[in-house]
Amino acid sequence: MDIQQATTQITQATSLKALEDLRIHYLGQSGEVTKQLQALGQLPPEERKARGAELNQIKTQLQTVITAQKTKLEEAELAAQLAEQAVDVTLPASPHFVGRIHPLTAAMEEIAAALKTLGFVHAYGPEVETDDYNFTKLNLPAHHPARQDQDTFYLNPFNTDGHKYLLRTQTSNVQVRTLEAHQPPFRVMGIGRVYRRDYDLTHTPQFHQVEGMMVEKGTNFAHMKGVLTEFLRLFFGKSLKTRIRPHYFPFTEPSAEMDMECQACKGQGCRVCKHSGWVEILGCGMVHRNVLAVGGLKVDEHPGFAFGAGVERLAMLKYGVPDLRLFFESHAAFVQQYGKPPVAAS
Ligand code: 2NL
Repeated sequence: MDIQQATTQITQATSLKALEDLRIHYLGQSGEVTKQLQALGQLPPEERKARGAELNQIKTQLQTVITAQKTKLEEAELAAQLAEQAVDVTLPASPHFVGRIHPLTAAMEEIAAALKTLGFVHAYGPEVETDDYNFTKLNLPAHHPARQDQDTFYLNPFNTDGHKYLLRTQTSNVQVRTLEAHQPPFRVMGIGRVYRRDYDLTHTPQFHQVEGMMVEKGTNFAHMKGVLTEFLRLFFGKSLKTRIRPHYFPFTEPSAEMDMECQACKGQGCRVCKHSGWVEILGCGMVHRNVLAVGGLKVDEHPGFAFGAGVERLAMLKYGVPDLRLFFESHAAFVQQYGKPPVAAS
């Protein structure tokens, strides 16, 4: 066996596997050196000692060379691994996005804040309602066209409690319930989801409304106009020109619609206001005597006014949202662009 050749082979091994093969070849159970050690017994006794010492020296030498090569290969492997997995700490960090308040949520919060300033308090009513609270008590008698199946989501026609259930088509059920449960004076606001069977460019089957009602001795149409103008000033953050036009609602008499100066063109006329300079912003009126009667009130003693507006419409006008459907399409980019930064946690 050529020790010189064995040493060269070992120091030239390029992988741990090749090195292990060489170790087995020379020092393994039936390796070359091992075999010669086992053959010692067949030598004449006088040669045995010297040969044994020689073989043991060879064995020790090969073990030393193998261990050294093994260390070298392991270090090279680790270095390669470290180079491959290196982290470049100078690279820019991946950006993190801070969520924003959805523009509809922001609008509802800002509407509520403005109305709170004017003395209105929150009131609530169910989204699944009976036709009594959604229609009848609002002076929409049994066969009024607004009740039609084609506009209203009616629920479970097979219920046995004598009520017709539906998804509320407006938030007025909130004020009806207030009229029944409270004595004037009161100012309440109801903000929330409403449902109609309508789906096209400018209508979604579920949308949001805000309604308010103030009932108090001495309340008149001029109070209504003043409160609503002030509401718009607070919500939009500046004084706005408003005008009021006669209208019809079954639950108010007289009824009106309020327009405000188009903010997109400052009243000059543009696509937003269909070149009129005005945009329709809310409906309102003095609470109808038949509706007051639901709360046992008389129009001469406790008159009141009520109003209603679409939250999506208010949000579109305030934030410049161009398309109603964006509110419901759940695109993160929409919320990033039109949403409000969250209030920093404190
Ligand atoms: C609109 C118009 C309006 C009301 C809602 C109301 C509620 C009760 C009594 C009287 Cl309980 N009125 N609500 C009054 C006038 C107008 O909404 O255009 N909404 C989007």
